[in-house]
Amino acid sequence: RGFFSRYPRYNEILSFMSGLASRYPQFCRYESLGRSNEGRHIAGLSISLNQRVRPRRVAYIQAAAHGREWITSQTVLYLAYELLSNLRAFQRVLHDVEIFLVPLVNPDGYEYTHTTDRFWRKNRRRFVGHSCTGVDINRNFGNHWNYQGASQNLCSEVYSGTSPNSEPETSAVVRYLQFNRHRVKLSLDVHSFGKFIFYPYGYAKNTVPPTVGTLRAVAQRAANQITRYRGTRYTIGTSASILYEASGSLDDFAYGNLGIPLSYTVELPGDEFHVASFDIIHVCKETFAGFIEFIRHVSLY
Ligand code: 0X9
Ligand code: ZN
Repeated sequence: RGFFSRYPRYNEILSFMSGLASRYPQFCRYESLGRSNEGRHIAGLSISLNQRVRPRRVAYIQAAAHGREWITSQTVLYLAYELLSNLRAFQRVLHDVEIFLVPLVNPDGYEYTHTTDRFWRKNRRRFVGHSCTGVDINRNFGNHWNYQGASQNLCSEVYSGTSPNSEPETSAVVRYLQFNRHRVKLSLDVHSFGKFIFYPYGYAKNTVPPTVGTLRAVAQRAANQITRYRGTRYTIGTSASILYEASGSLDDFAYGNLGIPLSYTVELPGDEFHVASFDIIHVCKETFAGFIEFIRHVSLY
């Protein structure tokens, strides 16, 4: 197909998603969760064994909250493609589980990295009378908002915005998760880079959630499945303990505010945010094994 040997633009991602939905209407549905600052869709795909019934559990996976992290969208689109092409093989995993995918949370930032600045991170919010643009979507969520590892300086790469969930991209995600909070058992926020699996809490050091044992064990199993493909090794922990403290991120919000039991940030491999075109498919395939392992645990809730 070639779709996983290069980096598609926003429009191509949208047509790929609606293409899957029209090819597999019984199993897949396309949905817009809202619009970005510049009016692009925050596009979602629902995948389940029967779109006419509502599964009791949801596995939510999102990517590219940071514009420059191109590989992350590809892995989530690959998951959709691979699941739908082999649905029968995943019947057990999908029993009473809906998979909800948002491969491009920050479409404006993503497009900007294709047209203007390859390493743009934030969204493209503009502020009257200021030349700096953009809010870091992963500092904008309403859990310990602007507490640590975030900034109130508009020009900062980790600018947390004017208030919690102020950004349309953030609030589209929050609205979806709030509405489905009793069904969503897994929240995976896919980023790059570093080969990490982070569980909560990331807002401060030495803050350990009550279910840390389960969070670690499930992450370890997912990491082991990834390793099997070609030996890639992930490090597991809280971002505060192994990378840095940062508050207002989706992982802490999903776990702490919404009570979603399995909440993680995954940092894919890559050389400073970039994965070469010929390597996209391999990262997609190894990550797929990890995604499936995470999803397998949803049926225990
Ligand atoms: O800083 C981030 O938002 C994530 N890393 S990235 O290099 N992709 O920007 C890590 C977020 C980890 N989670 C928390 N700190 N809560
Ligand atoms: Zn990121």
